[in-house]
Amino acid sequence: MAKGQIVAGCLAPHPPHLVYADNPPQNEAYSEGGWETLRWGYQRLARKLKDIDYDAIVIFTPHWQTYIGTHFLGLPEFKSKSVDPVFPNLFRYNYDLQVDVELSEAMRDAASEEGIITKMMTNPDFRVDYGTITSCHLLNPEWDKPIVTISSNRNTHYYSPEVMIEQATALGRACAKAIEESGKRVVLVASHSLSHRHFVEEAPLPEDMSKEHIYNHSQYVWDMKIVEMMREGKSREVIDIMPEFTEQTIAETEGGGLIWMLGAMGFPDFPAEIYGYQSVIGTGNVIACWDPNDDTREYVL
Ligand code: 2X7
Ligand code: FE2
Repeated sequence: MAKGQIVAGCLAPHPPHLVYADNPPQNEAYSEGGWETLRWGYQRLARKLKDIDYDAIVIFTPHWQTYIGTHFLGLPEFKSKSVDPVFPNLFRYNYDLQVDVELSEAMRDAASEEGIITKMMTNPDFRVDYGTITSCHLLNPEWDKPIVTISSNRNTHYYSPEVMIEQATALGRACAKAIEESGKRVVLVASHSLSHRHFVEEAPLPEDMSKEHIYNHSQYVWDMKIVEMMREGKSREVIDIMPEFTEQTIAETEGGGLIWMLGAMGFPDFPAEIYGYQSVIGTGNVIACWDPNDDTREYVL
């Protein structure tokens, strides 16, 4: 059997506003559009993924928060309605998704061997979080690939950002080993924004783009610093400054998704493809892809 491999790693922010703005049949809310820079960037990345041969998407989300261990989806199908608790007006999404349980269990076993506390989620009534649904919908609107969701253990809050980085790196290493042994070709997804200070009052019309802007200039400068380092292939340096970045911008990197993904990919030193940056309710969001294949990696933006 050929060795499995990670064929792409995506940083895929999940503001539910982007699904709302797209008006897919699965979502109950209706919009007049909005946030095109991000949505068009996602469409371009989704087209790229269509040209890659892969078996499954593995996604790490900060909106499935677990305090005792890291949890993995553990049933072949989850079907329900995912509702954003803060924006139920925008996101009530009917999903019916398939899980690659074999890969999920293999990653869980490998994580256990690394000393990480783990658990399989086998409650059929479990509601999959809106981070998973939003990022997966925008990267693969056809939902024609099985997924695995990995929860975000609250290491940053329970211990410290440094402990979180160690744990997320170990988890990434374990997932990479399991993927290699599985023989499968896998797309990894870190589902989160960058800077995360946000407005506390919603505009009367949420998609009114005349009201959308970054929360403040220092958040923007921080985000641009991180994006620049991604472009330059400085993924290790991104991790090194992450505790400070996370603290100063209340960034969603606190969940560990990006560290997990870059760790699984061996901290790539090739440039990330950048597909778009835009603010959503003041938060900073970049869509980026690390393509390990020198022949298909592009300079996108
Ligand atoms: O979860 C989110 C997010 N990360 C960013 C923006 C808006 C809403 O929800
Ligand atoms: Fe979020």
